[in-house]
Amino acid sequence: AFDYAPAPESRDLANLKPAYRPFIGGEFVDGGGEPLKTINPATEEVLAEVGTASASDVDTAVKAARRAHTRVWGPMPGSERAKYLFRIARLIQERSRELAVLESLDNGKPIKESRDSDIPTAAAHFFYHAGWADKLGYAGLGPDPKSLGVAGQIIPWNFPLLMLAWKIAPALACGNTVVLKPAETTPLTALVFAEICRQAELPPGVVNILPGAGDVGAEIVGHGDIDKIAFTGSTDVGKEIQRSVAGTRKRLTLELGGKAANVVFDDAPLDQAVEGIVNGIFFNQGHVCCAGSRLLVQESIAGELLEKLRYRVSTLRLGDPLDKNTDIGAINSAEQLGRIRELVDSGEHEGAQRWTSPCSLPDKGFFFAPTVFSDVHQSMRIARDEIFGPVLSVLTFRTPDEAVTKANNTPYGLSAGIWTEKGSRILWMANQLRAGVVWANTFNRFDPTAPFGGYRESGFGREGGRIGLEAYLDA
Ligand code: TXE
Repeated sequence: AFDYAPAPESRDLANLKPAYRPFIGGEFVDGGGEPLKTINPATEEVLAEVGTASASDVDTAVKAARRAHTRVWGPMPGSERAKYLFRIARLIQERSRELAVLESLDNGKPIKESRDSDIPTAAAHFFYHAGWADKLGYAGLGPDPKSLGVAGQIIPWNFPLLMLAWKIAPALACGNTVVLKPAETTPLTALVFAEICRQAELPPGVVNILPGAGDVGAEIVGHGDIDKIAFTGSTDVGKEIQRSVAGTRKRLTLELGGKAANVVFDDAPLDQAVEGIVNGIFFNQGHVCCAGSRLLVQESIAGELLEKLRYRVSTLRLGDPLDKNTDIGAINSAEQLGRIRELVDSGEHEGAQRWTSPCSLPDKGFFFAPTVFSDVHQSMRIARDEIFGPVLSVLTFRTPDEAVTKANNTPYGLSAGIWTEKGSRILWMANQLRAGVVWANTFNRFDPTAPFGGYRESGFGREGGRIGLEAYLDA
């Protein structure tokens, strides 16, 4: 028990050793796995050597989480849990500059995005879920909703701290304890978050952070004493996880890839639509599962829109992620850069017309110039596969029905955008589109109150909002 929101200066900060090592049972420990090096994708220099977890560390972490759930966190009144979540939220705010810089160094994203979007939204998730912790019984989530137990959570590299917040905040609010694995290329802010858990005096074992590669993720998924797995990442790994938990008692939610259509009608306010298209695909270098990677534009305005779009894209500044003026930072890894190049090459070979922004690329680091493909056909790989980079594929349509058919012509179903002045058309389209999130006259708007998640190959389960709590309750 503690007083709400003490000043951080009053904490014993000397105890909080910054340690890029696994965090188990409230302590940073020397993991038994092979250390990994995380690099700055904008310079290719090593940022830190990070200790990783072995199979036996996974077991120790699950035992610590189970003990914490049974003895402390599960039985704790929601009003008490809320205090810890509020403190974590405030500490994220207090350490936001440090977190933003570290996120941009480790991930490559522009500092203005980590500063104005990732870190504040992560704090907002803790504030929002703190508000739920003492209200679960009144939220129509069943007469006496109970926590599930220990949640295993595996997250990707595109929004490292934000994805952690999406996973940990609802789990904790509902009384679960967690074992979380950050992505191998972006473990640093998750480990600062572990320090924040210590600063907040979160009971040991409630949050455990295990850096490592996919093998550590597979150990978590396969552990016999885990009640729920939450995964965000590639569709292939999601399917593998689904096979692995089949026949066990584990609950599962998956947030996988996407190939969203951003649909622009001839009555749309074009300048506003151009901003939305640019934000939709070039935000975070296009490393966004709900990125508007397919632009569907009504044929009558295609020429005018493309011209405006190319001009606007040519004004985007690419370069040093730590420069406040940078719009496009570095691609997170050499591997991801390779995947983008391969798909872009396929687009050229298949006959699409490629336009590249005339910006110069730094000598070092993993960078890719913003690219727009026109004359794209639905059968091409650049229209079907998730590129996960700053590459837009432009297709055209004549009628609203054709727009719906083309937008839905994808195995994914995560998000979509509609640009039109007609309210009736927005409502009709939103109903027709098979996407978990549909934005109208905007794109990439995230809020903790709004559920996020997909259909079909984009996975199942929702994160955020009241519905997001269902994934962490035995209601
Ligand atoms: O994903 P992985 P990668 C898509 C995107 C990208 C592609 C590959 O198209 O180009 O996936 O990216 C952990 N059991 N998305 O290779 O491998 C891994 O360590 C358990 C979309 O980075 O799925 C990391 O922590 N865990 C996506 C996490 O899974 C395993 C975001 C994601 O890595 C595992 C990222 C295993 N067998 C990529 N293998 C989105 N939905 O936003 C790996 N991992």
